[in-house]
Amino acid sequence: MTTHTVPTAPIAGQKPGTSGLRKKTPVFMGAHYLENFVQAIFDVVGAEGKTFVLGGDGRYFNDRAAQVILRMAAANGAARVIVGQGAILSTPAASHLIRSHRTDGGIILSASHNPGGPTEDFGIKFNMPNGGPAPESVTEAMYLRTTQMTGYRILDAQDIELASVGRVMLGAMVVDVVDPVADYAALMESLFDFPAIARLFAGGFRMRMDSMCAVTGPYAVEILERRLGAAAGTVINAVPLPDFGGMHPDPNPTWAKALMDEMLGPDAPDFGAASDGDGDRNMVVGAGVYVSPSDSLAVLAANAHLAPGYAAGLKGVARSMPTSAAVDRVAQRLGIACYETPTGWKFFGNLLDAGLATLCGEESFGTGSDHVREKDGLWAVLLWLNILAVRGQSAAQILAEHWAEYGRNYYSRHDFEAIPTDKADAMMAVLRGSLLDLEGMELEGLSVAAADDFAYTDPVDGSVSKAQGVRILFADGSRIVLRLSGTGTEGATLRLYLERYAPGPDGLDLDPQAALAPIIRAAHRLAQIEAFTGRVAPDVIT
Ligand code: VG1
Ligand code: CO
Repeated sequence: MTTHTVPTAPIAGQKPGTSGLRKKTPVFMGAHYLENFVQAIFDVVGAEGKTFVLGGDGRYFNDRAAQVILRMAAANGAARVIVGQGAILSTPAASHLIRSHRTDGGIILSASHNPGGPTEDFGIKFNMPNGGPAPESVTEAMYLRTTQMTGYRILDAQDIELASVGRVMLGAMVVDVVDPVADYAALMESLFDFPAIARLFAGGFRMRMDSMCAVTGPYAVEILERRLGAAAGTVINAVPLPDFGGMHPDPNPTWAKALMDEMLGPDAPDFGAASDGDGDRNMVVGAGVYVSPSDSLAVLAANAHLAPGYAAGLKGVARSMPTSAAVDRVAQRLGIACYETPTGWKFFGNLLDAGLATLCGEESFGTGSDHVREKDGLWAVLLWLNILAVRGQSAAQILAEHWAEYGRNYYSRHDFEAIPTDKADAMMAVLRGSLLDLEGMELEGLSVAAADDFAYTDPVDGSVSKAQGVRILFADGSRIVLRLSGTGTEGATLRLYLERYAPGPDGLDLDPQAALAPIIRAAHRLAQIEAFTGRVAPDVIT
């Protein structure tokens, strides 16, 4: 087998966003597109003699992209690649393999919660030896490298067999094809009280897990049905499909509507959950009650000690800036630090590595801990099950008690999708230019106490990330945040985050949209959303 260097030129726009490089699948399948970016990865991190993990969420082009990456890893001198059987690995399972095998990092193929298929989305991400997404300094270096690309190295070889577990050689490189589920399931068993959860199921507890035809199906069936004894059929949409069965594998009330209908309907199971394309997100729903991700993070932080893996307590917690402050109140009560980071899991890595935080979360249905360096959908579901089993209460009771104890942070995110990029940019520019004038402004019965553009200094390495989102803080503690998405593939997506705190037991049972109505009106006026974008209402509300 010989190595070729294929001459290429830079391809514009190969800039990783919040979570790797995401584009429409046909763009990725275009001439040299995938190859140029993969070469940029290897040029930046170095491949000679190294071991990498490789896998993806099974979406369209996952299998062929994996074969190309393997040939390129071999041509770039990698010693070994550990690849999930069928080129499948959930994002948290990949993170675990990277860490447990002490590898030099990994490549994850996914566009996460974005739809998949020949005309939908594809993505690629590099994770560091700690198992976490590459930090901005590394993704910037990769981007810079793509602008200088003159050629990529690839082995002249046929596809190798990834359908069965075992060792194969590709040129001089070892390829270890591993069961994607086994190590991850063992990790979960080490963290949670499986006997207690199994007793819960044996006692007739009913659950619905919607894997949305994405990667968690095999993981959820193995863990929930086989190891914990949940009834067969508990996991639905359990077979990963290249186009996710036409579903939009985003576990929120809009896209996981069938689950929501069942959980809020007359014969609801006791507990419901859904996860996203690559298995790092989760939505949890109790019978008759939706648990917002920000509340979920707070409840998990308050109760994590009930699970064996967290019995010693939490070192600290961290949340992304737009996530509600519900977890801050728990941290305060526990006497532990609470860190506020920019959006994106890569910002939690240093805090977890340094032992400053144990639990992390984002409002975008992401929760996780220091067991891996990614958010972890099934982990969150299992922690909830562990808490339900130990407390012997329903999710609704636990949530109600939590609000009674800590007060309630009413919270919602409004997404305005596929806005022409120039219009969204103009809106943000004007808003950023008016921050100083906002202070003291009165509107909708609210008074602006402070307004800024969030900047973050990493407490571990001192790196600074600027312009991470406009924050408008009101005198009564309410808050508006606006930022543009870094994961979309079509135009711009405006994310408007809304929060209001109700301290007492009074007013704890309002509908969030009603509770937030004045803040929503204030946000539209302050940012002039309609004037700039023509939009009066969001496409997705979570
Ligand atoms: C979104 C979410 C963010 C999350 C990111 C990746 O980013 O808001 O919280 O970390 O997706 O999630 P953005 O820039 O579109 O708002 V997923 O499950 O990739 O890996
Ligand atoms: Co995801």
